[in-house]
Formats: sequence, C-alpha cells, structure tokens
Amino acid sequence: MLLTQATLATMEGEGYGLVPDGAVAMEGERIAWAGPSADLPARFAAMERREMGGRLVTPAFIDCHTHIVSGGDRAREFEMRLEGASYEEVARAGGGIVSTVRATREADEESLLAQALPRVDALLAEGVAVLEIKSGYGLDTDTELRMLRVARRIGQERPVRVLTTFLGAHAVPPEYEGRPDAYIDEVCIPALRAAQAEGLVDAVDGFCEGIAFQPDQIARVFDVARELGLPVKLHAEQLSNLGGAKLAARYGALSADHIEYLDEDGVEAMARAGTTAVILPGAFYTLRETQAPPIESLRRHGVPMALATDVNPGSSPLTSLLLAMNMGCTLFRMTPAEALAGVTVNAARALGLSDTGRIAEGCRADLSVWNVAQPAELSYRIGFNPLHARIYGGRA
Ligand code: DI6
Ligand code: FE
Repeated sequence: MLLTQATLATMEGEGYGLVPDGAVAMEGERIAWAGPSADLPARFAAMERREMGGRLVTPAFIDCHTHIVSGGDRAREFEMRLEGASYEEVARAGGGIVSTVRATREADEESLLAQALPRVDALLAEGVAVLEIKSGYGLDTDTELRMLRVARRIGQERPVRVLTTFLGAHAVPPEYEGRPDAYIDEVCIPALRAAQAEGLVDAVDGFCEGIAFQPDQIARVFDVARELGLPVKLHAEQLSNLGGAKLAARYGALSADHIEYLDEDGVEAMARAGTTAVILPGAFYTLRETQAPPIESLRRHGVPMALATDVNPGSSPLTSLLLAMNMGCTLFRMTPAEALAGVTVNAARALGLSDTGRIAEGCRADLSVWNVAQPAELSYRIGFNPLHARIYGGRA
C-alpha cells in the first residue's frame, strides 16, 4: 500500500518531524519508505495508491500504562464520595482498591475478558496499536496469572499488540494487612516466578508509596526481575517522594510513572539511566491533585516524556489518549508536540520498543489517518475523535 498527499508527522528528529506533502510505502507489516512525495523512489510508484487529501498521518498511538483488566467498577464509590461520604465510610462500605481486588478474584477469565474489551475498543477507536496491560488486582498467584492470561488474549481477540506487566507489588491484600514483607516474599515473588514460567511477563512494575510498598521491598522484587532477565518500571512519586524514581534508575528502569513529587535529583538520575518519564494526567485529574509533575525540569534534562491513560477503576477511569494529550497540555503545560511524542515515539521507548511509534523505514506500519490538517488539533480539542482510518500492520 502507498499513501500519498499526506501531511506526515513522522516523529523523527525534533518536534513533529513534519513532511507537508508526504508519502508512505508499506510492504507487508513494515514501512518500506517514507518522505516527501517528490522524492518517492520509482520502485514504489506502481503500488496501490491511497490519496490522503492533505490529511494528517501519524504513527498509531501507544498506551504504555494501563490497568485495563479488572473486575467490577467503582462508580458507586465515586457517587458516595460526591454525596459527602468520607474515605473511611467508603472503605467500610467495601469500596477502594480492595473492592476491585475482590471483584477481580471472583471473576473468571471469560468475565475479565468481557469486561476489558469495551475499554480496549474505546482505545482502538482512537487508533491505538500497542497496549501495555498490568496485573495487580489479584494479589494472589492464581488471580495475578489469570489477569495476565486475559491480557494476552486481548492481543489475540483484537488487532493490537499487547505487552504485559507483572504488578504483584501494587497493594497489600487484606489477608496480609500490616505484613507487607511477608506478602512480597510469600506471594509476590513466587507469583512473578510462576507467571514468568508461563511466558506471561514482558516487564515488572511496583507501586512505591506510603500506602503501598517501601523502596527496599520494591528492590527485592526488582532483584528477581533482574535474575529473570525482565525489564522493570515503577509507579513512583505519585503522592509523596520516597525516592522511587532513583531506585528505578538504579535498576536501569524503562520508565518511572506518575512522578508528580519527583525532585531534581530524581530527574537527573532518570536522565543518566535513560529512564522515560510516563505522565498520567488522568489520575492527577481524578484525584484532584495539585502538585504537577516537573515537566520543565524533565525537558531541561532531556528525559523523554510519555503520556498514558493509566486506565483503572479507581484513580483513572479514562479510556482516551486524545483526552490524556489535552490534559497533558492544559494541566501540565506540555506542548502539543510533546503530547504527540508522548503517545508515539516516547511511549514506545517506555516499553523498550524501537520499531514502532515513528514513521520511518523498517518500523511497523501502524499508522493513523486523521481528519485534521495540523497536529496541534489532536491535543487542542476536547472530547472529539477525528480518526479517519486506522492502518495496522500495513492493512487498512
Ligand atoms: N496508582 C494509582 O493511582 C492506582 N494504582 C496505582 O498504582 C490506584 C488503583 C486503584 O485505586 O484501583
Ligand atoms: Fe498505574
């Protein structure tokens, strides 16, 4: 397939890597050539042509941080809070993360899949081609593995590439309340080994926070990840600064995520380690946080910034990367070019992928065609999806 008359945002080099009158030649699942139409090599000129009429063509989006597999929902909890219930009252009524853990444990594979697919489809409607999916609502071996199996099945049921992340260190389950070390040693680490033995793990994550796990507990999980040859990433500095990003950087982490409370030392450690910052404005918005991530400092130190939905039933019931881009700009003052890089080339980087998220020879032919003329429109509009066509693996 050959696309012509396209405005290409290649995401190569600085900014958008814009090519005003561009062409993209695809062979099989790969991009064979991309550049100005005037330079199209003769050997591609005879290919089946699709004229884009000046439409914007971008790399397909990548959602690099999701908890899209989970049981139940927390709408009633949301409602109770707005009717004036306190955090304790919500918890006593069975709300909070524990309610999601209970509902996830009770759900079988088919049910978890059926609950996740509508959320996946909402992302696909915006052209998402790569989706990271975490475990972390099972907190026992059976359920953690079941979540990861469902994640793998999503990649078979839908035209999307799924990367799985083991997040056993997400929360302390009720049966281990007050005993986080015992949970890490008796459940989390054995579950990670079991999941890896089944080929269910592409990366390992944790939640480093006062309400979750301390750096030394996360480090024990990361040591096992290293032994198993798995890359790591971390929920760090979301609600306070425990030095999580520095810890992640020490393990050469792919990414440190949330990072609202990240300090300059942490930014420098990430820059040195080549760790990507994953910005999650959906959680910031939902929790009505006030401390924004240090975008200016990340920019100054050249830390690549990705943007993701953090889709989860508690802190970010968001299934739109377009809205995440708008929030990244409006709430955090990212530029529209940074927002687009955040859901393409830098999201790929956060997942350790180098063959996607850009329009360049040899990359996967996962592209989105938009009914807009300039890339800033993708970040500028609110609640508007201008996707015109989705190209996945070279097929429309
Ligand atoms: N950070 C969050 O905001 C969510 N998990 C995490 O690591 C909260 C998850 C939930 O409330 O269900
Ligand atoms: Fe998260």
